[in-house]
Amino acid sequence: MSDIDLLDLPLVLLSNRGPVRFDRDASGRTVNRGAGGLVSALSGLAEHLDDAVWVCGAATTEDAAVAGENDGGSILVQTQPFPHVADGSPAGPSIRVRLVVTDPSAYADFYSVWSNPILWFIQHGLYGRSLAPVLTQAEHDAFENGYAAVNRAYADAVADEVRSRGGKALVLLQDYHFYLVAEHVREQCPDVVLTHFVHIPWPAPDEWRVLPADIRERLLRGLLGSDVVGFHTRRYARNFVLCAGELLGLPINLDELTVQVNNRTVQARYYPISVDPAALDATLASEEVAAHMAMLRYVFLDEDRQLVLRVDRTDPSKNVVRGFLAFGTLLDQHPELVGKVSFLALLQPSRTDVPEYADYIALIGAVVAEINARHTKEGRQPIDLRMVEDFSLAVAAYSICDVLMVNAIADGMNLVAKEVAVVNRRGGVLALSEMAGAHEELGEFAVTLHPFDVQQMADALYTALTMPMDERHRRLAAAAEQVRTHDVRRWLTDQVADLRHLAGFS
Ligand code: GDG
Repeated sequence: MSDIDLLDLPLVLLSNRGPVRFDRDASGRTVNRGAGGLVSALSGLAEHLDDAVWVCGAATTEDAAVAGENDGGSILVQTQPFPHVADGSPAGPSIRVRLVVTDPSAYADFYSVWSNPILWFIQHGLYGRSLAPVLTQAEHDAFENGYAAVNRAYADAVADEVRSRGGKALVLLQDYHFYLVAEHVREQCPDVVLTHFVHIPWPAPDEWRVLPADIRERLLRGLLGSDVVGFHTRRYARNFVLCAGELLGLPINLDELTVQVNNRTVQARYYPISVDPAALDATLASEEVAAHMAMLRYVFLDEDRQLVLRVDRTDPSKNVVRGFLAFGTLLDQHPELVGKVSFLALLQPSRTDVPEYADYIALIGAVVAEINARHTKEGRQPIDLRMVEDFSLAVAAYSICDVLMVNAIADGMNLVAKEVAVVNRRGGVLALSEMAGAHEELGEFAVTLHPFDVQQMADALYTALTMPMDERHRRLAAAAEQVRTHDVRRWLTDQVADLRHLAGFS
């Protein structure tokens, strides 16, 4: 990422999860890479800038100890190789990190009450509304003492880093945990260039009316403290501008996607996030993936058999239960496929401390048991459900599947679909929800799924499984080309180019 020329301004990044994680084992304090695609994308940027700092939450006990030893200030952390033992000054590529420690009960209200489930559920349209959400005084208190308080603490840390760089910096804020931060930072540091990227869908104004007026207005005004609010798709950016007009009564321009607030113009922009194809190619070429691939071929693909795959967190937004119902319907209606088609589901347990998520995992298990009981043939169960965190296993499965199912109720982008497009070597067909952001780019090469229509999804799976091989390969090659030419580097450089323009550098 060294070619990203960054406005000649220092950079301050903020995200909930950071680029490194400290732990402790028998060898001492260890440093490992933080999880997730966002971390990889932004680490590449921060590692190559002389004056960059990444502000993030202390996620482990050892993170908190490191923060305490440094009086809450930033520290330089070596990033290669991962993992390593932290024993002195960095002797290689490094990244400056500031770990923010907040009161555990405030953090729980911020994270497990407001960020997930309330904001996540509203933005993915997951509330049925007849019985949920129920907002009591406890939720109001959790907003004030949790979400708002933690946002203020992170904003203070960001502002502190900006001030220590002369009061002028480029600030990149990430995601739905921090909607109130931009406004606080701007109050303290009026000369910053602020951008906030929202990684999840932004729904239309009426969806936000689930929240009381004072809270939804504070969230919107907080975000409008930014210069640019970034989304994955034009639809989300448009919805955001509509919210500013309808819920705050501010002047908006829907063609230019701008909002006028406090004598400033805030721009809504869309930058579809993507993957790092070179990194995926390298993972695919590894011995670990080769071993997984051999195992998967042996288990699922002997004698003309076919494999449907899904790889998701156990998040209700991913629509795992209806996906299995559709697969069960497919087998009911096409008995010739029983014993010939398997469904491998690699699910990563997610947010299990949130009751809605724990209930969802239980429901997944029950639905799978029922379908397997109905369709087991010659000792072979049609669905293989694995609750695992194993990225190399996922990549191996990506490369050999016949169909990837992504049937999300709503999904900001969905990186799994893009990863499969790059990695699959079997003419794999993307069966892709029209509600995933990735559908805007990949829909024309995919079989489209309607996430609520189980019959339609069963029919679409049948279409995918019976598609002629040359058509399958043609579509896959086109999807791979789209992703390779629109990779994660482009996601970043497009944002930086817009910011340069905004800040008057070009
Ligand atoms: C949010 C938005 C948006 C898979 N198995 C393992 C593993 N993975 C990786 C995948 C992929 C990532 O996890 C999941 O990314 P998604 O984009 O599919 O979904 P979310 O987690 O919901 O991400 C989403 C994204 O943010 C970026 O803006 O696209 O819409 O919801 O990269 O390969 N990772 C590890 N172990 C596994 O077993 N560590």
